[in-house]
Amino acid sequence: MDRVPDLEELKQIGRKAGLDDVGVTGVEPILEARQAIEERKASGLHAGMTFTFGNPKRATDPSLIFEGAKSVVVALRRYKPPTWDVSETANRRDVSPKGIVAAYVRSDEYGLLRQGLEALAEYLNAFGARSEIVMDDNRLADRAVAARAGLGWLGRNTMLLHPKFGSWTTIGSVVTDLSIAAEFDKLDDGCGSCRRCSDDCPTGALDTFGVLDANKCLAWLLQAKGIFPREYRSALGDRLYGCDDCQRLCPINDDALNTHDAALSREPEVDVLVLLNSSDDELMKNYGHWYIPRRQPAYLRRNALVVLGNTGSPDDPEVDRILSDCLSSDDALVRSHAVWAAMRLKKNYLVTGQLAASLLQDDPDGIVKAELDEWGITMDTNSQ
Ligand code: B12
Repeated sequence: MDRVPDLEELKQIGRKAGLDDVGVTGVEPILEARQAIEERKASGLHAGMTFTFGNPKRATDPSLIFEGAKSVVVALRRYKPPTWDVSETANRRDVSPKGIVAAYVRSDEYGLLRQGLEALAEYLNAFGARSEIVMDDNRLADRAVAARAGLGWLGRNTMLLHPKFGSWTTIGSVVTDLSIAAEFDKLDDGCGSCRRCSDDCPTGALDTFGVLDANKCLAWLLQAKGIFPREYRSALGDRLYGCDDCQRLCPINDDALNTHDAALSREPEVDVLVLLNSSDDELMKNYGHWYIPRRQPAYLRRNALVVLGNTGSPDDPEVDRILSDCLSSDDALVRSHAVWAAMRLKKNYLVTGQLAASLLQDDPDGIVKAELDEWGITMDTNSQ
């Protein structure tokens, strides 16, 4: 009989290529996932995001990846969780302010995941298969397909929780036109009555089991367009990119097997004064691999200014210098967040002093004016 692809062999190949677990499922639509995406959309909990929300039907029907697709080989790759308590640095104003970067971007995790998936695709292609790699992409809901492939359960925090590895994983798939037999025991919910992620989420974004309100999720707000919502600026603390709280606090992750030491190629934290001192080109060179709204460096400055307001030292002259620079930025988004940071650091004189007159110039959406109004600052427009 002809040799056929085998799940055990796929797992072994995956392991050699840096993947931690591999499962297989069919290409039938995942209707529960479609319903979940549509419900979030209908109730506005998706906060205008596109991703899988753009086309829920496509994102939950792997057979649409290409005509003739028959199986989805789904893989997980672990990454290193953060090693310190976020609050350790968040409340210190005596050190140069640091912005914390979520663990999954501290190394090139998606590059490493892709390498593993390429090894699986190569194995499948040796059988004459057509295969296509899909990961972190609008075409497929990764967690839903992984759950159906038996790689974990979908937790209260919406993360895919693997029984051995917890949630510090990235997920990707190889869709193929081969039929691959898969047998596994469906995993039951392992969260039980635990509510830690819901109770401790800094903004209350996870009140209902398995439902994330993206309007409140700091990870999303850091990536969303427009002003950073005022009501969540203090809660942002020192998070500069992503938020790991619902994973850090999860007891399943306490018991998870230690990760293999992925080489950390990027800094876990960013000096926000250095960031705010950088040119557009430097910012895109250093952080261009992040998801930045409209690819506009002003959004990096917006986020850094909120972190600066939360964690900067009011006595540091460098903080004053950088705030003054940002208050005279050409970009109203930067100026309005600089007003917030200065006022939060009780630097009223920076806002109402010499720079005041230029603050309101070129404020097409009125965001600088709105920020000043929030602080009860009125400008003497005659002095402009
Ligand atoms: C949009 C998106 C976000 C958004 C919204 C997240 C969300 N919870 O919806 C934002 C920007 C907030 C975000 C944040 C993060 N994300 Co994200 N994100 C995505 C993306 C692109 C789509 C997710 C999605 O479809 N959301 C829609 C909602 C409705 O989905 P959901 O809440 O997960 O619900 C699913 C299940 O409930 C399932 N379902 C419901 N009922 C049933 C029943 C059955 C039987 C089954 C099988 C399934 C099922 O269907 C739903 C749709 O998949 C995926 C990549 C991808 N293409 O899938 C990555 C992804 C989910 N993100 C990931 C990561 C790592 C993160 C962060 C940890 C990053 C960070 N540190 O900041 C945070 C975690 C926050 C959180 N708790 O989700 C990983 C998750 C890995 C894992 N182990 O779970 C993914 C899979 C990327 C990847 N390929 O590795 N993310």
